[in-house]
Amino acid sequence: MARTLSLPSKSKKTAPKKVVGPAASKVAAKKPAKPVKKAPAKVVSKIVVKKPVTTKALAKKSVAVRATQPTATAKAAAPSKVTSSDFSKSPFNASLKPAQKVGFLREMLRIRRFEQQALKYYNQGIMGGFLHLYNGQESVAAGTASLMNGHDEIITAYRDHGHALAVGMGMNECMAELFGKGTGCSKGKGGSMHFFAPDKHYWGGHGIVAGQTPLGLGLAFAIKYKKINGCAVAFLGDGAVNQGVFSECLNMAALWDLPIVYVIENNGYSMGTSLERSSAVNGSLAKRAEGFCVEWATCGGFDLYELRANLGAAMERARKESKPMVLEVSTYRYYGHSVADANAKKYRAPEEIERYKVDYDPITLWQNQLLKEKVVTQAQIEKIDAEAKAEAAAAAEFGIASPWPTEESIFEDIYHEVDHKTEAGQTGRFFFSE
Ligand SMILES: Cc1ncc(C[n+]2csc(CCOP(=O)(O)OP(=O)(O)O)c2C)c(N)n1
Ligand SMILES: [Mg+2]
Repeated sequence: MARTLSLPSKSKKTAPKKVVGPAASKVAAKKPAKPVKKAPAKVVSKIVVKKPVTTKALAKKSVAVRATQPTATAKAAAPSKVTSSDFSKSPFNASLKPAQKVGFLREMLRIRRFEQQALKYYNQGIMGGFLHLYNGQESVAAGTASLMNGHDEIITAYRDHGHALAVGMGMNECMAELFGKGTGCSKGKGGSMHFFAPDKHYWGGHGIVAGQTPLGLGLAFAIKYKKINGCAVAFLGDGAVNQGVFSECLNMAALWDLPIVYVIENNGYSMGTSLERSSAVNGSLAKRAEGFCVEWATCGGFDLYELRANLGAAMERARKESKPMVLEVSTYRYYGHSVADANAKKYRAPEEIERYKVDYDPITLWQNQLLKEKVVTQAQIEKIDAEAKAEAAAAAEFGIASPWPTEESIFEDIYHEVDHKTEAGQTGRFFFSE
């Protein structure tokens, strides 16, 4: 039977009381998505500054997205019906200073330019391994980092570059890690999926789908146990939601009242499988939290104000009431699952990708918003972008010029037992086969 995914037009929550300040936005797309006939005129390989587009205006347009999926009638990554200006009045946005707003733009541009630089070297064969790009989703990481209070902890999956840069990791250590060099943040032994900076409250970078969800729960447990005024934010994809361990986490989070926000970055696809084909969805993925008595909400992730308003409220509640919550955020990735995904344009129409780039690009939307508010000029945007590009290029040079890890270092930083004195326990070499 064809499965439909009509999202309710209003935010729904299970709890008796409302916890997320502004209505978390959901958009119903009741009619079958219309295939996009032709690609938008402008191919956005670079960030385009165009006439301000409000999320309200976007909502009026037919959301012809993911048109390749025959059974899909509603789309997860629909724009909000509420305007950016509405969300700008949220308590989490109203007192933002112009410099902070411009700072968010800088962060998103840095992430975009960093990844584009990496892609260049990957395509040239100079960089190897995996490379899961976050292009299109930058607002989620930048928005989250901007809400962290110094005691909050975050953890994510393998699409981790954006979160890393947003929490303040340097481009050099991140780029060098991508090149597999000893100067990388994981000494060249982790690569793209394993960026870490516990000193910046960032716990990585995990390749096992949903593997980060119980680890995030552990962070939340520690926060509660130590009576810290913070929360844990654990990101997961729309595919990861189907992993059993996530259900176990929700159960335990509810039982123990743990201060965690699970942010589902719903980009519509798990590798080459669309949401419609991979998940049984009753309105939203977040709604599954109901089964565990956990609060949930959904919101758009394209507009930074909207993201901050909703996630800010969820994090605040986790900190103050020590309660878990699931927030599903609509977003979109421009590239394939990883750069090695040869089918990136086969399981979704190229027009769909262009549509998101043109109409929903989080950087373009934010630039336009800031231009509208007159907190930045076009010339300033260009300068910030040029700086981000130069920083990324310099980081690539640093990575290329850096030394490889030494042979001996392969046995360093390996977790091994010190209280169980077998040969394996001493060297760590046979840790898993002991
Ligand atoms: C336990 C496990 N099963 C399968 C995989 C292979 N795998 C890697 S990514 C992925 C899809 C996950 O998609 P999603 O959670 O939506 O995240 P996104 O890539 O969209 O960010 C799969 C199945 C894995 N790494 N771990
Ligand atoms: Mg996904």
